[in-house]
Amino acid sequence: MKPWGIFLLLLCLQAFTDAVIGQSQTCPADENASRCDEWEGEFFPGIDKIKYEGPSSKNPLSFKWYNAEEEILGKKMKDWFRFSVAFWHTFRGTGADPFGAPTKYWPWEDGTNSLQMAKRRMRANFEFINKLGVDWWCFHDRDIAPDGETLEKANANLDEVGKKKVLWGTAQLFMHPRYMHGAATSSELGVYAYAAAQVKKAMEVTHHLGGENYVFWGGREGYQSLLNTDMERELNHLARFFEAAVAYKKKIGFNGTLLIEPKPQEPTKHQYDWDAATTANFLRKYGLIGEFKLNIECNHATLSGHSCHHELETARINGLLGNIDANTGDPQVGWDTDQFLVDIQEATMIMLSVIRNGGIAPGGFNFDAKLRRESTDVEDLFIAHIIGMDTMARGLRNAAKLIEDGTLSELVRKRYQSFDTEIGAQIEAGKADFDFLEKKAKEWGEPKVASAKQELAEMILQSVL
Ligand code: XUL
Ligand code: CO
Repeated sequence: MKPWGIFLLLLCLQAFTDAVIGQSQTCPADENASRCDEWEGEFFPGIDKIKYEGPSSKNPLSFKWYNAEEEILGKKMKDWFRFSVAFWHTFRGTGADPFGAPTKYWPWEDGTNSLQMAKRRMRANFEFINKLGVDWWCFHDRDIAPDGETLEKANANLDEVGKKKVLWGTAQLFMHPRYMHGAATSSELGVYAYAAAQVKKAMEVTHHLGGENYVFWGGREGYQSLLNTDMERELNHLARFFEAAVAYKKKIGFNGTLLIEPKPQEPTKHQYDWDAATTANFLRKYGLIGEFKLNIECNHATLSGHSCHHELETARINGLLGNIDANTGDPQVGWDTDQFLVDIQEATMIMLSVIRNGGIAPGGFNFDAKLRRESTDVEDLFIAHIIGMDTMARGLRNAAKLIEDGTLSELVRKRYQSFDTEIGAQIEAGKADFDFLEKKAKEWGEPKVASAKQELAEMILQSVL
């Protein structure tokens, strides 16, 4: 057959497939970028909007526990969670690790980092979010703008894609070599200024997209060795940087919450925002406590030697619970594996804090979680988010049962009932000095100490799982 004959045959074949199965469905990896840009088909063909089908469903592409419109304790499930997709993991994650090359080749990627590719990827993001039934997404400036381009150049792209809500935006201040000593805590003044300019722009973009929060994760704000580090000076610089961010937020009329995301280490040996308590102390010391809240990430909590529940409660009782980066680590692996959280008991404890806090809006649950390197199908992106959402939904249902049942809170109330007395009230009001207490101790003799009932508490928790 002559070459044009082959060409005609191919054209006929294409027309035939288009007629039978509709438009060619994905944007192939080797596709010409401009044609892909015009293409309006689906990125996730064959995957419909994910529906709630109830716990007996065996359909992996359905919710078994998350029922967006269902009310739990007077609030719709979707409003308790305000679920968000992390653009960097879901659309920029490649599966590469320190030992191996990327494993994921999504069909819409063309192997370039062009502006067209950024736009196409963003369309994939919005189709994904729509089909998942999620309203929010989170981004790093450097993940949505092509490498080597300025944010200004990427803004036109952002203007086109502002249909879905941004839960939070952030500046990526850890990848580029200029940030090797930190950003706001760098020993180099020029780096401090560059980081300020980057945050300024990222905050503007977040504001422009209607973002409800802005996150500071101090990836390299810490140290490797105290021998060459002036820790006090670096912390002072960090505080000045945050003060300037607060001032700029007010200047541009951005009403979103500023959030700090604690993490103890990785990539630095010791990061300044070690955990919720350390960060709260920092904010208090520098008079910034009213200006910031915390974004608690569960995997960061376990890295700092705490449970996620501990970190949430620490944030909550300090009035600082702002957002949750919903993920988990692996109990046998000591680093930030950013896995989807699938532990129902942990989810129940998390939701106890969230309910006690009356919800976390304008924050939400951002899936700062990625597929395992070995999970390489497009549908795995959906399955991972579905199980993440279902786990949290089970947690909410269980926590609501615990609260409605009241047995656990009664156990806690009883544990402290000796303070529900006149003298207890005096102590709690700060009106019992040591002389008075010594008099009472002598009068009462050896105190009777009751059981803490931990196993009973665990039994009560298990009864709702
Ligand atoms: C890193 C981490 C970040 C922040 C945003 O451990 O959690 O992805 O959430 O920079
Ligand atoms: Co995070």
